[in-house]
Amino acid sequence: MNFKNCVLLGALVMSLLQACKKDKQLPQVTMGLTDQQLNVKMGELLTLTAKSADGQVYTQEWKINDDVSDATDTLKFVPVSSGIYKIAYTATNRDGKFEYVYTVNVGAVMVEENSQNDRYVNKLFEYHPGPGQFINKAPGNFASAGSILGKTGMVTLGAWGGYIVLGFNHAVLNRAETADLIIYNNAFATFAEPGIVWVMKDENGNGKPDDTWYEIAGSEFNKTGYQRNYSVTYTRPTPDTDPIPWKDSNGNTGVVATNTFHKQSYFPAWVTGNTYTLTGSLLPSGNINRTNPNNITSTPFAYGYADNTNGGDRIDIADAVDQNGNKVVLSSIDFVKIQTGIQANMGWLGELSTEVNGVADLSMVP
Ligand SMILES: [Ca+2]
Ligand SMILES: [Ca+2]
Ligand SMILES: [Ca+2]
Ligand SMILES: [Ca+2]
Repeated sequence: MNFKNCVLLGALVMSLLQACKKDKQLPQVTMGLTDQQLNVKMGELLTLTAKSADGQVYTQEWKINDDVSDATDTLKFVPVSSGIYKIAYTATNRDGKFEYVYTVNVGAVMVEENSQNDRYVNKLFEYHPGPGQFINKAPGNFASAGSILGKTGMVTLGAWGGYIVLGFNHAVLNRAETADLIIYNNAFATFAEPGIVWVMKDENGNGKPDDTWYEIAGSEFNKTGYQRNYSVTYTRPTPDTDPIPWKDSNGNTGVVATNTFHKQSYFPAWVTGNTYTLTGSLLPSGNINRTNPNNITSTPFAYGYADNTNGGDRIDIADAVDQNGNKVVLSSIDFVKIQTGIQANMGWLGELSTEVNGVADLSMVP
């Protein structure tokens, strides 16, 4: 090919490319909310929509913090934790991509400080219960989770793995040779529902529970049936009032059974996906006695758990262990996480589920 032909060919390619470009049509999308900075409350529904502006077809995707969450024109999202979320929408056709990114700020729930309530936790950072008979109503909703801020109240954590994350307005000191926290409950002598307690120090000083959780090693720690790094995936039932199927990280399966006393869905209404997974430590269940199916009992463990001892559970920060199960020395803690520790059906009394009626700095309790 000589130089002249080469130039001519080049010009032809250019004009073809330009012709193609003219016909290119990226997705034309109208977003329901155009404000890209949004403030949302924990437990509150955020609905985001994206509509085609020209009726052309394209594929859609919503991502929450880089995880694909939905592939329709509407995203429903209820945050269960405080923090900053990036929600990205993309519409893609063969010509390219339309993208819209929201930054969603979810603040912690807080109560005002005063000398009367300083002993109690005053911040709620996260409420992520397991399924249960009281979920989606009191005491298994976000209002209940807020009911223990600055005072006593009651919240249930649902079946195994359900948890709540709370904060104090001051550092709770690890006093030598004595317990430091008291966790109020609704346990009685034959009906403990032990929950594992985790503590965190605000190591980076930013006021947020984004540091390291340390498990409080209670009396069942490392006994047969105890397991760290255990997880359970719960699946949305159909219809939604059916028992909730679960599968654990050991391959076991079961259901969170429903009963006739509570007819609402036991699957948290704010979970938008069809499954969700909770992770933590599993406690032994040898304390449960099923001899009389009409009166299944659960005796308390010796020490170190929530919803275990009638009158309140005293927790010693000195019992904290790291992810390998080794003791750690913490001078003080700022945050507490409480998590249902046993997966069990208690017959007509429903699923074993830890209740928290209050969390206080024991040094401030008269
Ligand atoms: Ca102590
Ligand atoms: Ca922090
Ligand atoms: Ca319970
Ligand atoms: Ca209880």
